[in-house]
Formats: sequence, C-alpha cells, structure tokens
Amino acid sequence: MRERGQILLFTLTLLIFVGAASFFTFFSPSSSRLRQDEQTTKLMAEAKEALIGYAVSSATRPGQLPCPDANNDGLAEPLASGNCPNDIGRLPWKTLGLEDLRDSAGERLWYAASPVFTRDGTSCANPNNPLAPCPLNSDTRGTLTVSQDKAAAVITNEAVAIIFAPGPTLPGQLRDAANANNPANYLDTTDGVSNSAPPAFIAAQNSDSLPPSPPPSPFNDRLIVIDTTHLITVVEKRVARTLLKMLTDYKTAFPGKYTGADRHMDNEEDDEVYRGWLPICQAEPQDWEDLGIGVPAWLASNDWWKVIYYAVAPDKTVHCPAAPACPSMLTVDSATNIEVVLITPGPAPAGVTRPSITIVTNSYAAPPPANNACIVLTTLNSTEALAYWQAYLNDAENSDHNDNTYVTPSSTATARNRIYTCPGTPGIC
Ligand SMILES: [Ca+2]
Ligand SMILES: [Ca+2]
Ligand SMILES: [Ca+2]
Ligand SMILES: [Ca+2]
Repeated sequence: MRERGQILLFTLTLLIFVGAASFFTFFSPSSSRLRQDEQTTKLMAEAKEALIGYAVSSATRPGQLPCPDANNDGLAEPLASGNCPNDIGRLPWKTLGLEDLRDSAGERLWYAASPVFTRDGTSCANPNNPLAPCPLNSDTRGTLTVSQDKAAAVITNEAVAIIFAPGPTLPGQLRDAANANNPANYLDTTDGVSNSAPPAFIAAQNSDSLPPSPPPSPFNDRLIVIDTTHLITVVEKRVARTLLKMLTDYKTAFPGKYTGADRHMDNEEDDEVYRGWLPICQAEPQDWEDLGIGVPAWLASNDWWKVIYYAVAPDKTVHCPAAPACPSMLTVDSATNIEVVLITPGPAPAGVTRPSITIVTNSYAAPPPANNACIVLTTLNSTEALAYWQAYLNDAENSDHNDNTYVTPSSTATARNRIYTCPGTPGIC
C-alpha cells in the first residue's frame, strides 16, 4: 500500500513537472518566435505555390514568371523591351492574387527571378530561330545560384526564383520611406555573397563567422527556392494536356482519326509516319484550323512542339495501308489498345545540352502566317532525327524511334520522361 502511494506520488510529481515544462515551452519567448517562424515558413510556401501557379497557367507563355515589384505597390513591373526592369524586388502579391503577406518582422516578402523565366519571347537575337528567338520550354534552365552558408557551398546554379523573408532591420540598413525599395536594406550579405545582388544568393549565415570566431556578420534572411526541375515538371504537364486535348478534338472532328506525325521537324505531317513531332503547322488529313481546333501560338513561339514526342496508332490515321500490312494499335507496357502517345522529356540532366544537334531554320514563311505555327522549314534526315530524340527519351524502348511499342519511363527521378496516352490519361482520354 505504501509502495503504491509512493508510485502515485512519483507519477503526480512527474505529471506536474511535465505539465510545467510544456507550459513554459508553450509560452516562452523562444517558443513564440518558433511559432512566428513557422508562420513565415507557411507564407513563403504559399508564395511559392502562387508563383508556380502563375507560371503554369500563363495564356501566352507557359512557365513565365512575373517581374519583381520595384516600387512596393504589390504589382509586377511591366516588361521593358521584353525584359524585367529589375531581377529582384518585392513579391508582386497583388499580381499573384495573394493577401498582403508579411514575415515575422512585419515585412513584405522579397523575390528574385531568373531573367530567362521572366522575359518575353522576342528579346533575344537568334538568327537560327527567327520566329522563336528565346523559347521557354523543357530545355530552359534557371540562371540563379544559391549557396548554403558559404559562397563555395553551392546548392544549385539553376534556380528559377527565390522568395525571401527579410527579417528585422540589421545595423547599417535603413527602411525609411526614402530607402524602402532598396533591397540592400532588407537582404543581407555573408561570406561575400549579397542577397540583394543577383544572380548569386546565400541561404544562411557563414558558419565561420559565428561566435566564438568574431566578428559575426549579421544575417537574418530566410529563403526558399523554386528550381528548374520543379517548375518545368509542372509546366510540362500543362503543355501535354493541351496537346492531348487538341488530339482528342481532332479525333472528334475527323471521326476516329488523328493526324499522322512529322518525321523531319519541318512542322508538316508526313504520310505513313507514326512517330516523331506533332505537326502543328500542317496536319493530315485536315489541318487543325480547318477542323476548328485552335493551335496555341505559344506551342510554336516557345518551340514546345519540338521537345514533345508524338506517336499515333497507324490504324488511327488515314494513310495506313489496309490490315494486316497496317499494325493497328500502339503498345505501352502491357496495354495493346493505345491510340496516341506523348512523351515529355523533363529538364535535361545537369551538363547535358539539348538539343544535341545544331538545328538551323533554313528558311521560314515570311511574313509569318497569322497562326504563327508554320514557321520552321528545317529538314532533319532520319539519322539526325534519331540522334535528336535519343537526347530527349531515356528508355531504350522509347528512344529506339522505330516501332509501335513504348514503355512507361522507368526513372522515378523528379526530372524525367513522362508518358501520356489515349486511352489512359484521366480527364482527357
Ligand atoms: Ca510595382
Ligand atoms: Ca535581412
Ligand atoms: Ca514533315
Ligand atoms: Ca519502341
């Protein structure tokens, strides 16, 4: 009995101790800061999702990000001669449809963007590709560098955008009205890297300068990164769904049939060709426009049609000779009833340049036709076409480019090929 009483007393004491500890944890200043930090992390994640949503849903240039806000009115600055006037500024929260987000110091978020993801499609000189001079597609890479805590500790040099919570004012920073729009008054410097000076950024204070090794360099920025792989992956999904919708509309408008493929990259269908590029300029048996199917201008002006592989079941085109000479359907894994296949490439692995061969636009329609689609009159021979696709397609059964059999891409990496099929893709096919 006495023993039981002792146990009870011990348990009671323990409960009081644990209760008091959690009370102090919950209400201590450090816990309050932790909650504020968590709140800031949440807001930054919300800002990241809004930027990605903006880029994915662009009506004119999928993947394009807004310019940073230079004058603190919440609105992205307009492009000037095709480029943002500044590559760093505040997050344009009004443009993104967000609340007036503030970090734990009450400051608005800041935002840096890679100019290749904010500029428009016309601001480059590109004699090889006069009507799509600066395309934004799977081959586009961000140009911002982010280091961990030292300039040499590079995490990525292909960041697309960075969102900053600037934190409280540090010594030397002025945030009065006259200095309110200068990023150096919000974003900090450590190990020689200044977060207010693109294109190189740093995520944490240089650990060498922390006590007991004086002098500690003041630094309180927090940042999150949008990398090339993440953005390209979601933009590719949107592009693939647009192309699948065009194809299913085609099959509806010209009952039961799809256009054949383009074997030369000249943007026009070739009879009895069932794999290669989707001919967005000239489809067969009828052109897109003649069937009332819109071809978004961005497919041509950003060269999306060049990087996505298209295959069609021979029997679902009008030019296939009669069975059994015409194999009827495509095979994908164990499914033998596939009518069309699209494969998106994902961003190129680091160090890989795509396309792998030099593509020169021999000539182009001038003036460009209204639909801006019939622009490329490049002609690749079959060896060149195979080399081209082998740089984009990873699995041997897909990159063979010579039969009607395909496989679900084997890689599970974020940056990888993805396959879309009809029937098979939910919501469209
Ligand atoms: Ca503005
Ligand atoms: Ca700061
Ligand atoms: Ca062709
Ligand atoms: Ca194959």
